[in-house]
Amino acid sequence: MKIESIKLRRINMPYLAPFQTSFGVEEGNTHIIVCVKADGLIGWGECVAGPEPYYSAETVETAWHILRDFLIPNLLGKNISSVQDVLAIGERVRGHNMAKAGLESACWDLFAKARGVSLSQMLGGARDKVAVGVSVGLQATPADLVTRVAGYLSEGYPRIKIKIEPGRDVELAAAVRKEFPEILLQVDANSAYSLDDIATMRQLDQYNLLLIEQPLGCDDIFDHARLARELKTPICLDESIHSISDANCAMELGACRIINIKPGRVGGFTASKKIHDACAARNVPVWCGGMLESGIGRAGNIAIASLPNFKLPGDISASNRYFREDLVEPAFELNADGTINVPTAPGIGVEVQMDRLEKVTTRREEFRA
Ligand code: OSB
Ligand code: MG
Repeated sequence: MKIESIKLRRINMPYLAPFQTSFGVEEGNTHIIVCVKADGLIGWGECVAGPEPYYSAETVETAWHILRDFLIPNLLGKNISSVQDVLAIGERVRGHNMAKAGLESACWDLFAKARGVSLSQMLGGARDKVAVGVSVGLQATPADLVTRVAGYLSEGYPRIKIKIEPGRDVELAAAVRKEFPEILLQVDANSAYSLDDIATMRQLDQYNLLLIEQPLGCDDIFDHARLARELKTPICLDESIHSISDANCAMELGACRIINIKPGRVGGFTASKKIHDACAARNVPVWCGGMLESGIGRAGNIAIASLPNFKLPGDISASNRYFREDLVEPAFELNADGTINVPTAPGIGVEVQMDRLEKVTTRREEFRA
């Protein structure tokens, strides 16, 4: 099929509450929505680069630049028969995984729609609902955190992740554990510590956590391997894993026993699937991370999380955990058993609501063949 046009939209969708991590505060989703047209079909994708280079080196501006000046011009007007063709065209561009993933995911949606199959089916999904959890940002006080966690548990989320940073770590884990001795609980440090903080890590090791996510450097594998040997709690890597090579290296060195896969961070669904398969071959479970996406990006996360080696609950929450109104219908809802249904309609399986998308669009550019 010939790619006729590609439209980029920067959006600004305020979150119900600001999301605070060790690297900063996010007030809303300012991602780029990618819309690809061919053969009377429309494919949708979400580029998850944020406004600031704090979680990753990429930002909305760098992604827009790479899409506009390199990825899109090379793709427009080309006759494409598979997502592999799209990847091959983008291969010369080094790095910029989020920009690549935004475009690739729109093409996956397009090809799945052309074939009349769901994205989950096309990716090799093995389940019709996925286990999910909620990622809770830093709160003003430990008591506020406990209140928030209680709220999410009462909504039915079976797994809680709390953000930590130096000075706000053991106290938070202890407060939540004391109130909820049995829940599935994990922590995410977003690279805020170094090996000098081993004493803190040993204390966290006492709270029966499912995992400690990305405690050390955002590109580090070596120190994580050292730390892993000192702890009984599994280390899970997020920021450090950008490719299949990173994943193999981390597993070979024993730097992690679990990997968080975010399609944006690793360059798309094809790369996610490869990492998923490599982890499965080594008996390393994976789970799907989130970037506080709109329903467009979340639909893709749910599809990839339906693959068999996604064995831990994902950071994939219902639409109403993030927004007053999501961009898609039907909105994502939490089932009573702590899962979210995998859409079965073709492609991402949810309908983008154009009126809502228009309302949140703050910048747009269209490219034609
Ligand atoms: O480290 O997992 C992270 C959001 C933005 C940047 C980094 C992270 C996160 C989350 C959000 O934890 C999870 C979600 O989308 O619900
Ligand atoms: Mg993380």
